[in-house]
Amino acid sequence: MRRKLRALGRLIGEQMLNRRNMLALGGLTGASILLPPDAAVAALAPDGDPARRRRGSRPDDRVHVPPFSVEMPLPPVARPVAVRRDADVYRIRIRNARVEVVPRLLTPVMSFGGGFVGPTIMARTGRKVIVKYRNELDEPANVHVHGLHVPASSDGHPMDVIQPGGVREYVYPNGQQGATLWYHDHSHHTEAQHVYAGLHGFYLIHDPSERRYGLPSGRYDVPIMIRDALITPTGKLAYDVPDTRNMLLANGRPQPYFRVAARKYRFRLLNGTTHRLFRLNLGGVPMIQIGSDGGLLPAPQEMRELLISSGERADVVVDFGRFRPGRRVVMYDTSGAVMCFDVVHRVEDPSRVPDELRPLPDLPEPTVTRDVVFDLQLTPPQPKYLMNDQVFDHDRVDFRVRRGTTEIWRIHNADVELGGINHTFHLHLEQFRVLDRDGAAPWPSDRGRKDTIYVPPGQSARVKVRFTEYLGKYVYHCHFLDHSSLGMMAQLEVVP
Ligand SMILES: [Cu+2]
Repeated sequence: MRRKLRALGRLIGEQMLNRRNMLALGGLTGASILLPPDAAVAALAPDGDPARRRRGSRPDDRVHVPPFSVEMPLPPVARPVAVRRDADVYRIRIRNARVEVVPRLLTPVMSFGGGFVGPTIMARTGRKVIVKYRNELDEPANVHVHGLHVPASSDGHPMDVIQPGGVREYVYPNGQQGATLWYHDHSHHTEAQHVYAGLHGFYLIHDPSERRYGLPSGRYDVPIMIRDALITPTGKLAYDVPDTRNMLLANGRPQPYFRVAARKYRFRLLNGTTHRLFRLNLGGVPMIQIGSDGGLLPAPQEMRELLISSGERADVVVDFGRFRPGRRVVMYDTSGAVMCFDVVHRVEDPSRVPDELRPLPDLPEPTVTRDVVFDLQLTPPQPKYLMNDQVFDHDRVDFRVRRGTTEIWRIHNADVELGGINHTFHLHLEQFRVLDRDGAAPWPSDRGRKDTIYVPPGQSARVKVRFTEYLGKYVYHCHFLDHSSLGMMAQLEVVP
């Protein structure tokens, strides 16, 4: 620990701290100061050597794969073990696995069901899903469905974990509209390592009433999880400074290609990183955004660039219909190519994108206003990851919310020093609407029902949210999991 702090002191004292360093610092502290000495971490550290981990990996510690040389897989679709009159029942094992991320190299990962991206759970609006998880890891884990409106007992609260060898049943009512959600580990202090190690998958709610829009569906409706990784030449997935995670993965493969027909596709894009912003574009080819975190937008919007931070989703329609077979369309982030789409053949396309989609219902007048402030303090002896001046404490209720109330939350990122530190805000239980950013209009990426937003250093966003139906304790936190795992998280309780 002392050596860690000295390393931190060196970073602060001897270098000009720009934003890149600060990001690295956030990751360095995440990787070093609070890492419990457990098997998972040992497995994830490059060659198990803490000194090397502390220094960060050198460029020759990484493997490189030629872009567009592997095919993007689709995550398997989970199959129910029972279809009851009232619910679909699934069984998923949480276990260690070895998967091929880089060709001809096996990478140890933590997994839902054995793959690097967990099986996609296909839910339907109004129909219950029950998932029975068995934790076969040798440490606690749990499961949170990000964006789901769910009783507290099934939300995967960070302190509500499945012990090794334990079995846990989560019950999901799916009372909400169609949406691209995802499930991931949320066990306190270990969520960042666990999600980075592979405890993530899609949870898609299909809403039969949305069929009338005629959007691309079936095999033309494709979930794509985008994330980063640092893989060593021996195949280890190194949990390291976020800045060194140089490899971009789509559905678990590095910069893959995906064969498409010359027609419209719906892509459900998820930023599955623990600590990164993506600015995505298709090299000038338009993306028609039709949905965000909580489901369809009121109307489609044409985007040339998509900004999605850790945990956020964007549903887009891309029309390859104007391209001839042989054409390649590349998806770029500002850091490089993410993947490509290769147009391979022509096909009939009965799908469409109507001018109007799903209207947003009005919310009642807000009666309560609250402030949430992100503040990472680098003061000795140890950096503090604070929300409203406090580190997460599960014995403390930070906000007591009356059920049925509509509230305004002002989210502020106070970390402007030393170049600034980015944060993202995620609220469990409810979708919110972004009202404004520092008094100005919300960004295009803020449209629709949101559960996660990026808040840049020194900036604020106001969101409006109504708490309905369920009582109990839920968390809200920075969705850079390297921050929340160190305490940048707080707790609300919904009371009658
Ligand atoms: Cu943060």
